[in-house]
Amino acid sequence: MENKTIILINNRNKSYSKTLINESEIKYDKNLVSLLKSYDKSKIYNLTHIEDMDGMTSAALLKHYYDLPYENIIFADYGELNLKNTIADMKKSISNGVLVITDLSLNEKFIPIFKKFLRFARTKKNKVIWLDHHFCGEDTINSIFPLLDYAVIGENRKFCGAELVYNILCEKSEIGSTLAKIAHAMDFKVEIEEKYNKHIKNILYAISYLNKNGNYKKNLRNFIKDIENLDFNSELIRNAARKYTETAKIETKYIINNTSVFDSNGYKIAVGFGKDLNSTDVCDSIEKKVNSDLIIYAKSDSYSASLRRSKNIDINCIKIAAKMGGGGHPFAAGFPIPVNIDIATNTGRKIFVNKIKKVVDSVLKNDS
Ligand SMILES: [Mn+2]
Repeated sequence: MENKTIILINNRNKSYSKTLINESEIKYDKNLVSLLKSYDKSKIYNLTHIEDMDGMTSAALLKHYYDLPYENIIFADYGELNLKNTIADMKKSISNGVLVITDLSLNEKFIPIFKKFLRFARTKKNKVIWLDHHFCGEDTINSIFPLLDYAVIGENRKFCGAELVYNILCEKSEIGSTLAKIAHAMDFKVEIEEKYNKHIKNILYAISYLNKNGNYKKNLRNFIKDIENLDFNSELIRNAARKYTETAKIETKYIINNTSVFDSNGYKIAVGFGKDLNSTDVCDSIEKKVNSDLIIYAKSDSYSASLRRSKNIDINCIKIAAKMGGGGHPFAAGFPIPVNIDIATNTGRKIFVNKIKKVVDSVLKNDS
């Protein structure tokens, strides 16, 4: 059921229209670029995904091409509290500007929060542009997109979030295309030239470390500065990656020891619990240990869970995540953990496993 098309919504002329277009039809939008350029750079804001290189690169591209102040780059993840705080913060500053939301998927659970925020942003005379490549349900689109001025949204198998920013909002350049290429390689997990490939693990680990430790806003803005200069081997990145690796070793062992396994419609499902680490790395480690087809990694710091399927396994992670109020891609998705389940306790973990088992059972039953 993978979507081959993306959805473009254009509300710039006050008329809300929704168009289905092919991925290959995504191109440089002159009108949108001149709209952005008509604003003072201090009035351009970016709300981007905190957790991966795609979100960071989206911000770096906007910084590079539109030179917005670093303080105008704001980070969000899918934790309910983080999102509420981030939005409360933004409300203080944005008016008469343009907000570009990048690589942030719309989870059903957060629609009310976003709706309220977008209405506020509009009353403060801001334009809102949303560029994302995650799957998005029809209901979500219909309820939120009339509040946007321009959006490209929906499962996109060709371009990641940063590539949407590059293709739609940026004139072609060496720096821009390099950044877009690296984000693509990391998001779609494909190899690139060795001169970049050799930095990918460090970049991945650095982001995982920086967004959870110290002054994360300041650190991530410095990270963005480094990648905008194509300095993927900066001191900041190397140090953060090293610190991440040190703690991750011990923590991954803990997670593997706190993994439950169950069977669902002939598939082996693993559910691991522990602190926030790099999701793909942790899920790979769990899979190696228990040989599972689907891995669910419940993270105690952000109270969110990540889903990854094993290679060659045709389970659609979106369907499971959606039933838990989340979203993502068929091969990788995520959802918020219900706050009334205390996953720090054994009882809470059992409740969570039972709940997720019911969801997985029903999704896989309907698919088989
Ligand atoms: Mn992405």
